[in-house]
Amino acid sequence: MKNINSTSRRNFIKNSAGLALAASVFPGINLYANHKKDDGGLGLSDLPDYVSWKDRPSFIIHSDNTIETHRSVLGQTVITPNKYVYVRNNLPSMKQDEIDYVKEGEFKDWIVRISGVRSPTIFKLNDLKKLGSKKIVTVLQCSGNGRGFFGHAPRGTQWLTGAAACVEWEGVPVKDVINACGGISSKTKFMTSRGGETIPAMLNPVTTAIERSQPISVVKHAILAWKMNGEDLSLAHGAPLRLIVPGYFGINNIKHLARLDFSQKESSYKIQRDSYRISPHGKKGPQYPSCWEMPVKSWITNPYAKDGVVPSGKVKISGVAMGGMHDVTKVKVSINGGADWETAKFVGKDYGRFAWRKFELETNLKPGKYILSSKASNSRWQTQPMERMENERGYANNSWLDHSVTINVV
Ligand SMILES: Nc1nc2c(c(=O)[nH]1)N[C@H]1C(S)=C(S)[C@@H](COP(=O)(O)O)O[C@H]1N2
Ligand SMILES: [Mo]
Repeated sequence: MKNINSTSRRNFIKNSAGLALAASVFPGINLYANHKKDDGGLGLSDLPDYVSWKDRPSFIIHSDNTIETHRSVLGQTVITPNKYVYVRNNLPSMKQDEIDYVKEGEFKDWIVRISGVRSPTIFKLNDLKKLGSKKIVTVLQCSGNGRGFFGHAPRGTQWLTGAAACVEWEGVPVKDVINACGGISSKTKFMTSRGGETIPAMLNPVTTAIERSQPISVVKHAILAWKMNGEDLSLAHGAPLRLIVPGYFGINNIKHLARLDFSQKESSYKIQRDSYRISPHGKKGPQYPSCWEMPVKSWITNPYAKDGVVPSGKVKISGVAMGGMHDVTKVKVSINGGADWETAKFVGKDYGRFAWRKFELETNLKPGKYILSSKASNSRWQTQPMERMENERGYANNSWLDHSVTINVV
């Protein structure tokens, strides 16, 4: 693959015959094959009650617990307003009365148990709030975002691009919570958090509860958040308190936080041991990498028409780009399936390394068929790969080819 020099740049702007070129650059790959797309359809039904306040037309409803944002909705603004943020619950969403039940207990408040520290403590939410607060903007993205592009139809929700959002959180740094509890042992290797969902008595918590561990290094940036984009956390997004682990996949951002533990071993709960493991086809188990750090990724959000038809002339190609654990530094855009690339410009505010950035490239398009692709790099010279990393459950897809958009310019 070459970068665009002055001669090929002219072709880039002028023609879509580059598609033939693209096909010769990537022999054996059908450039159109994987572009399953958000058909603009609305999915099954109405929004379930707990998220009835969201903007219905902006979502594809896969189920009551898996609600995806349409591709063209993200990237309208850098920060995703709450009413457009996707929802993913592994267990049915907590109900307000379950939260009230905790609040009506001994402590008269939502409580979080902190263990594995010198002085194990049960914090009331109100007391946590007094320890200090900070704001941080992060990309919240499900590990399975992009699963719908895998060829082997992995088990799970067929998310395309919309199990992701960029959100400003406000809460107390985990570091400050640890300090308030007298610190942790130097041997601590993991932080483990548990969601507050009530597990019915006939079910085994080990196989059902949401409990996740991350390497202890995450305490550098992690916060316990009570606000999302300036509003108190809603039920759907983890009221009244949620763990935020910047740079880590969605599943590590535990909603309705009830426990936080520091230990030498990671959790033995199923959702940590076996689930969310990036394993080869037909394999699973704790020996495979967990869905932790997110890789560099970008995708085009506009133009993105339901029927793929775009009027000719000046076209602004735009999208979102994230660097994973490091700042996103560059995005290149191709209009001919990856044969030629041109650097896009970042627009809008930079909210720091864990946020995504909006990018734009203006070009003139004559009638024809175009494959639009974007490819991001971060400050560690990690670049979005052309092909996804195949794995059984369809996690961590950051392939630029899979995320390409086919348009018909008329
Ligand atoms: N307690 C709890 N936390 C949870 C989950 C859950 O089901 N329960 N789902 C996880 C998953 S898989 C994702 S992708 C994100 C989704 O967050 P959102 O619903 O706020 O978008 O929350 C994570 N945290
Ligand atoms: Mo997820």
